[in-house]
Amino acid sequence: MREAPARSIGPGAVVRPTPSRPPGTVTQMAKAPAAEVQVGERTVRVTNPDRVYFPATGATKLDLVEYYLAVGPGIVNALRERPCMLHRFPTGVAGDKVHQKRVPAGAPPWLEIVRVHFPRYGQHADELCVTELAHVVWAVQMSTVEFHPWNSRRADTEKPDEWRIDLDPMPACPLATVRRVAHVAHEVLDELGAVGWPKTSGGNGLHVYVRIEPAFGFTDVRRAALAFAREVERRAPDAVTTTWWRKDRDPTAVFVDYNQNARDHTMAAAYSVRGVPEATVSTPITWDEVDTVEPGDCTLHTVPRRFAELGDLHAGIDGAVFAIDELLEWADRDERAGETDGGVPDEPGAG
Ligand SMILES: [Mn+2]
Repeated sequence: MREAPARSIGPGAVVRPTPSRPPGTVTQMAKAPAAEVQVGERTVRVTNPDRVYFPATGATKLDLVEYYLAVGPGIVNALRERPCMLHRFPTGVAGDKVHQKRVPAGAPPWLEIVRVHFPRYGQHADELCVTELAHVVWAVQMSTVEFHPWNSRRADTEKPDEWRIDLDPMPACPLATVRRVAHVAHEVLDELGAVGWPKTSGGNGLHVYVRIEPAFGFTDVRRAALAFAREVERRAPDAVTTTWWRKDRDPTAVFVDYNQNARDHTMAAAYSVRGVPEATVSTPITWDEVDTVEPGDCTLHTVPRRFAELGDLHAGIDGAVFAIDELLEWADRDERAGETDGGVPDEPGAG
């Protein structure tokens, strides 16, 4: 029997349909179609490759695999050495979503894991720890669409090395306001001497990541993020809110969500596809693109070409390390001045 030709989809990666059985052979239950994906030295069998995951575009599970292969160095750089929570959609994004922390028994021996702790619940979990692209493809085989890495790495999971600025537009906030607030954030970062790496969120917002020294715990990194958010609010009070209660927030403003830096909070990684019918992607952009990028145009279908042309716009993030000490001084000052902290979501007594 003739084997279907292998499709080449990028350096070191080949997708090869598994040969089907001759008609009339009744040796076992009919097998669902599968594809074998070669990623470097690893082979990952992808079951149900033709299952439509994104109804608005018809993109399949195999399309999702091919997307992640096309942005391979970018997604690996975004996840490298980080505990990673998986947002799985076993029947596609129109179906149920599973938030998976633990790597299941039966995972291949070449998978890397890292143990993280959840003191609030007195529990721990062995989470995926991506160090190579095959780990990402394994996760997609497990029906993962979104990758949500911690802001800390395996060497010390208790000390974040990534400060995450989440510009979250409230329901009636126009994109123009998000762009304006991004520029204000950029201005404050410049004054601090911090290098920020912007990306679309995959929804209507923007994210800016800053590499920091892993010198403080979650509590202090969150305090620093709150102090920064307040400064952005002071500079654009009509466009920014840091108000804790959603109902009290101006619906036309951007909420600077400092709580994304709280323990156990994770956001979609750079290059992560989002679990929405349109298959939008959280896409790294330059600061110059803040005013022109249309977040909805950045999708599983368009980002591979962009990546081929521009490479990974966040590739340099590890080389620009910021110390948050000055932000912690701002936090001290605000606390002395009686500014209140609404607390961390989901924690007893929060709010
Ligand atoms: Mn957000």
